Amino acid sequence: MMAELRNRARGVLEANHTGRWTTPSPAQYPHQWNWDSAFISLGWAEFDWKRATGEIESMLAAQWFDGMVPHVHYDLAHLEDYFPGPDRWPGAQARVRRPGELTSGITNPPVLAIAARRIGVRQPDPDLRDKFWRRVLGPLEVYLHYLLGSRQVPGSPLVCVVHPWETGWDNSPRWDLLGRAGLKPARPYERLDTRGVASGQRPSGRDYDSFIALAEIIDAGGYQLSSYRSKTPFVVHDVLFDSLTLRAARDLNEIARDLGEVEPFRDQDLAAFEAAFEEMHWHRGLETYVDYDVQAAAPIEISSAAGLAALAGGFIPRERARSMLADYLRRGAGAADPIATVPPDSRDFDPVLYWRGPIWINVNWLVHDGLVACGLEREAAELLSTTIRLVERGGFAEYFNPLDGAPCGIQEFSWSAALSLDLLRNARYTS
Ligand code: 9WN
Repeated sequence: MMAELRNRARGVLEANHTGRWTTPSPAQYPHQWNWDSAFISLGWAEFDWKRATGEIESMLAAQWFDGMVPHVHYDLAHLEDYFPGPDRWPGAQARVRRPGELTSGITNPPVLAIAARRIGVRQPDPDLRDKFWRRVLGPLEVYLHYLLGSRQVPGSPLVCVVHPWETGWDNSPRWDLLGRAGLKPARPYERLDTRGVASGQRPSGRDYDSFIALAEIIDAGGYQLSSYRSKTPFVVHDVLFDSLTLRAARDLNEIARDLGEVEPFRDQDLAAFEAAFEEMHWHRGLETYVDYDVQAAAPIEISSAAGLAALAGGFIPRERARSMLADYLRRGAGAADPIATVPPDSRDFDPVLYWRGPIWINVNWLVHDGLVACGLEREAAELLSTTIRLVERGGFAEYFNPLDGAPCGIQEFSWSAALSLDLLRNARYTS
């Protein structure tokens, strides 16, 4: 049974590989995405080292001069098949290090660094591992230095995220503050994303107006936060982005230590980041970690699975993790499979609408990883089992309805397959 599921997952990765990298889905997302490739590399690492490392290195080939690694690396052969294309980020193209690579103008959580460490540790041949780490350590360090140096506002070491697409949780209720600003893009546009997925499962027209208008603001500001900060309604500290940034910086230190190199990030700086995380993300009333609206200088008082996924940062105390998880699962009241991205008892909850309720396999994987890091083995094993049951029944869908497990979005989605492979290799799988 498990062997068959593994073969099916491998088949999805093979089918979605273009020769240079793996698309999230050739029909819906025909380019390369930053955090997708990081998750996907963990799946390839099960049976193809070259593809696992290639996934990370092809993404780093899109790096900018300032260190940023963009969220989309475009495939020239498919520019007509996805909106928005590179023409919506006109000022971005001159910032890419390698001539000829086309990219978006925003980034993603730095899971690439976490994946680079993970797949390296799993490589039994130390020579292959060290060669790979030596190739990627420099670019990943520069990427993290960009996030920890060029994405700050005075008074906070945390990362300023400037577009919902950077978070990967595009239309989450966490980002409804953007829609309320009522932005409209100057240039007309036509969406392509609802050709293959029902529009009731995709972001709204207002969301897209905001996404595209925000890209125009960022581009007009020359991709420098200090230039456009006064013109944008959206500058946030994303709880998950921050926690993964800290994990990524610590993982790069580990890689450097294993290679006998100087650690790129000072312990005291990372400790200050961790303290700021606790101060700005922990919400005493809601008893969970939430996001922070930098422009309004106020917490975004919305509970979501992002608070739980932040456990993947590996620094949240066990008892707090245990009670956060228990509270969150109670909100599904036995009617929902875990982990709904928005609590089922919330008025924002919609079981099939993208990041407004459905289960996403990468979120379950992050929560699982965080539970393991906290030593909550039983809870982790339970989540692993329910996640595998979901894909056994519904296939490697993009997301799932938590109320009945039905697959939603696009089918044969790469990270659902890759992360299932990673979960399946886990000895804690119990059923
Ligand atoms: C915009 C590729 C990406 C994921 C995101 C997910 C979705 C894009 C879109 O697909 O976003 O970046 O067109 O909707 O929200 O998390 O990385 O799989």
